[in-house]
Amino acid sequence: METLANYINGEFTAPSSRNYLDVFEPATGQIYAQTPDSNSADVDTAVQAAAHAFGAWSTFSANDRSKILHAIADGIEKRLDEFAEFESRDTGKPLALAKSVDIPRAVTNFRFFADHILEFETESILGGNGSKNKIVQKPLGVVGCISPWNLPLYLFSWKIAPALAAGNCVVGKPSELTPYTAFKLGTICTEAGLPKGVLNIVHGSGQNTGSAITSHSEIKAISFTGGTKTGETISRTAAPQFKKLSLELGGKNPNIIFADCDFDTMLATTIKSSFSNQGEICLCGSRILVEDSIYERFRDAFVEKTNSLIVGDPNENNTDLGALISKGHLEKVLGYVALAEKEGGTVLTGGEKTLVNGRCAGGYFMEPTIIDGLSADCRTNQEEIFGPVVTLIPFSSEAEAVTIANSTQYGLAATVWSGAPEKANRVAEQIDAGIVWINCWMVRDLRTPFGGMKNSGLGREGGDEALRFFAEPKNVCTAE
Ligand code: TXE
Repeated sequence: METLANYINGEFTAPSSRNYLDVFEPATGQIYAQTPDSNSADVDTAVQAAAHAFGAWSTFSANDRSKILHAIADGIEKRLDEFAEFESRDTGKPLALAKSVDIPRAVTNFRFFADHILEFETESILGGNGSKNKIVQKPLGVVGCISPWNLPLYLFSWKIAPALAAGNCVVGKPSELTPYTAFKLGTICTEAGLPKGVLNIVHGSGQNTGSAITSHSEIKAISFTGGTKTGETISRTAAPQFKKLSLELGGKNPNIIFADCDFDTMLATTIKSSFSNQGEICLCGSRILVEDSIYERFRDAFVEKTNSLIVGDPNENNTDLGALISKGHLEKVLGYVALAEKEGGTVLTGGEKTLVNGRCAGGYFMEPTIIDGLSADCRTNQEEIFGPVVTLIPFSSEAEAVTIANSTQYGLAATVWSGAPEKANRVAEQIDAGIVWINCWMVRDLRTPFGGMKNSGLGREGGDEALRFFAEPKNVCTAE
């Protein structure tokens, strides 16, 4: 069995406590590796390495930092197939998805910020009024990046690439459930010529390692993606130290489908926005609001298409849905189906654990599930499930659709389907969400701000927003 190690100051090291956590392959239910459960002493060693490295790294030109980030992207790209296999094994997601989405996007994240830092204005001058103001964007120092299990390298790189590009040194922690690609990233960084200590990857649980990062007094900012409850805990720890916080939290995203949409395109995309990555994407649409004049037509076609999806071994090319991340998570999601039934819902399809024969017999698989007949304010329609479960809710007017869409504590993403651009834009404007897609889903221009409103988060990632988050503007005002 493989034993993973922390990557601190450019070296692979064991946790000082010698405590390890089991790493499971969700598709088989088998333990295949051990990952460090690092403590505050390990985090402190990483912070000291990062603080030491910051002196030199912050003086690198943007161009030199950019070259190293491109070299990291090259390193991952060269091993794309291997990385995709690691990611699929760790998460249970279809290998084809890891190959076409997760790992290519991690490569793009490094490339994007390698290029974007060259266009980012780090120095500007404002004259007039008898003074000259020189405004400089300075890197913060040591920053913490904490990421979840659903899109492991994709979301880890989405944080560390802008942090490094802006001249910071990083102490990063991937989810303890999916540590493998972050572990492998260490070697790529060394090969790419990233100086020692600039990126430190410390593995472990949220309780031990995560909280040691968020409470460390020398860490200036925390960029976090994960559950809303965890975001709350992190805020409580970090706020009294006046750390900058970027929080990307949960969602309960509405898909609003009007009768005048392009039905076939909408249906094909709604299948993806419901069940891609087993529904374990914070941007998946989990409440499908359908105009009542097409409700039955949509329901029947959607159920039929869902029934043709294949739940199976992530390594098989024709698999649409792989395994859920863990036994506990599978039980949680199945628990929501039971709750929905108690709340008066009808399971139109799915709702059960799926048994996959052969090597995956012990895996955490579940049928894609559609439920209707629930009120918009019941728990099933209010709480994030984060699995292959969607609900259908009919609506009869634009105003009602907007009211239902905005009726949860979340505000991450939404989708509007309509052939009438004015109406679609009018509705999009009224929805409380960080991103609204009209007639599409998951289309991303990385220059645009990304994040959630309400309890879906704080701050924005992407483009200039991310680079500004990892910088402190300083103004030097000279009398003229
Ligand atoms: O998230 P956690 P989990 C949601 C989803 C899911 C729920 C729980 O609803 O069911 O979150 O998933 C680290 N201090 N999303 O348990 O616990 C943890 O080790 C510092 C939505 O994975 O929030 C991991 O690295 N760090 C989300 C990271 O935080 C702590 C994607 C996320 O774990 C910590 C994933 C602490 N006290 C889950 N506790 C999205 N919106 O993309 C945990 N961590």
